Amino acid sequence: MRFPILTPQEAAELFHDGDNVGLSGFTAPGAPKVIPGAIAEKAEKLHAEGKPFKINIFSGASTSDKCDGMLARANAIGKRTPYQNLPDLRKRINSHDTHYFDQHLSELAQQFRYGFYGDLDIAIIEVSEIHDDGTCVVGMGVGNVPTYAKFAKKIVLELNEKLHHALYGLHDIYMPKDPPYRSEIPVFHANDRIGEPVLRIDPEKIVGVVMSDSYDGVKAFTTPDETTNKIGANVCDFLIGEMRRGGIPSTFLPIQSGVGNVANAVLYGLADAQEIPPFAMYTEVIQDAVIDLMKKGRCKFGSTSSLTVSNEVEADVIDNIDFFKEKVVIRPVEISNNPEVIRRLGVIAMNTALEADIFGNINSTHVTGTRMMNGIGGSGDFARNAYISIFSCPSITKEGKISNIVPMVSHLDHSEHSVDILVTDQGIADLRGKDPIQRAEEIIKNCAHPMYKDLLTDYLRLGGNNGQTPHTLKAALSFHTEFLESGDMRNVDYSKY
Ligand code: 0RQ
Repeated sequence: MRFPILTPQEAAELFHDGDNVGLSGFTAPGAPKVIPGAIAEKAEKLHAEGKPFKINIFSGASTSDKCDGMLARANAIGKRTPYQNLPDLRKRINSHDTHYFDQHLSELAQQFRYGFYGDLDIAIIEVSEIHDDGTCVVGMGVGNVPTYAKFAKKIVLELNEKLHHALYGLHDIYMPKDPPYRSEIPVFHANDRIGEPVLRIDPEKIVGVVMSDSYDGVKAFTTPDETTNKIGANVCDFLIGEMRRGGIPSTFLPIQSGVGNVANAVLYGLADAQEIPPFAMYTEVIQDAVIDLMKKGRCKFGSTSSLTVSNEVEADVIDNIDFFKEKVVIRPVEISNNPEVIRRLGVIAMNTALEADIFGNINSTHVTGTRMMNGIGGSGDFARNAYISIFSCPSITKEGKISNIVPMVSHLDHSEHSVDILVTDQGIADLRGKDPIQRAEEIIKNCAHPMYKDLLTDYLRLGGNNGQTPHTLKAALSFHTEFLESGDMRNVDYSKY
């Protein structure tokens, strides 16, 4: 190999305070695994000497503890975008140590190309194969790597030996032309390939290679419980009913599924819904449940930006890589989440809410309106452009002290205009073609937990004839303020208003 082999510590010396750093990958897969830890150590040392050191991290989505986690604990992240999901980084964001801007995932690459966020000083790219001309095969996640590879002033690679040079043929690397030269993105079916299986990096930019040797370390999801199983079953009932009445073609449409425990349970529900024919996925993450669906023949193809699977499943995928190369394509996130393609394919989008309000607005990111949880991720890319946009969440949380159906969301990520169907463990609210009061009645009847139905109905009545969407502004956040005061939303008393 013509490129110098570096230790992680030598690589860390390439990073300077204030650098804009691009990372390969999408969620933990494909994200760097060894250099960020060495950068974190360097930051700690410099901080102990009283010297400033923070870098700005631009990724594809979340990363892993070996990356965001270690850097956050070292307080070494200045700016961060477009998505994260780790407790230590969440703390830094909510305490303002890290400036996080939560961004639709599909947009970041183009924004970078147009210089919205300045130059990219350096990129860290995980590869499973590298050749002397700079051609390489990336890891299990792609994210924004084509753009970061093209625009970074210098690049350091992590060559992951665990991936055994096995991944050639899994990726479809493609970068669209930017406006005003953009033409159509020629994905007409979930399994269309439009780019190359390799990433081409200018070899002159590669300053070194660090060896790594570990799987992506994705945490296995919690086994579905009674609540998440009911949500999964309700989503499947909706899809089957819709197919029977012709609202979804009998050949079915590609499915997108978000991340998290609820999304995973929905996918397990699809395994048993035999009336739904084998389907394709056009999504951004493929989780363990989808690999299972592929093996069972229920999912016939998956277009994604990463294989976000646990170590055990990742080893299985690598052992049976030829089977999965027929069934999976890993794309840049600006293609996996592209609004044009999502609208063209007629994707059925399934995303998760922290809370929904009675009029169908969704909060996916902020706990009680102030504390950042993860971020909007790709949920907006899909929900806004979907053929049918489904949101789901449990009806209650924390033993009923929190109702996930509230009078008004405490933070808005997806407005009523991007939500067709709301599903909880209680049932399904079909919001299509309904005005705000009809939507509220449907949501309270079908989705709210029985212990909150009366309170929500009281709130709706309180609004009386106050316009098309009858909010009572002084009481609109009463559930949240009550929770902050007494710790239980059930104590709301509308006689006070
Ligand atoms: O807290 O961890 O202390 O138990 O929130 O909730 O029910 O386990 O749900 O894992 O599916 O995550 C919206 C965060 C849901 C996720 C969200 C508490 C609850 C629990 C987690 P604990 P669950 P999930 C593409 C799609 C946005 C991004 C997205 C998400 C914890 O799905 O980040 O969709 N979505 N991307 O107890 C206070 C409430 C609460 C609450 C739940 N109303 N108030 N706490 N919790 N509701 C993917 C990508 O972009 C990569």
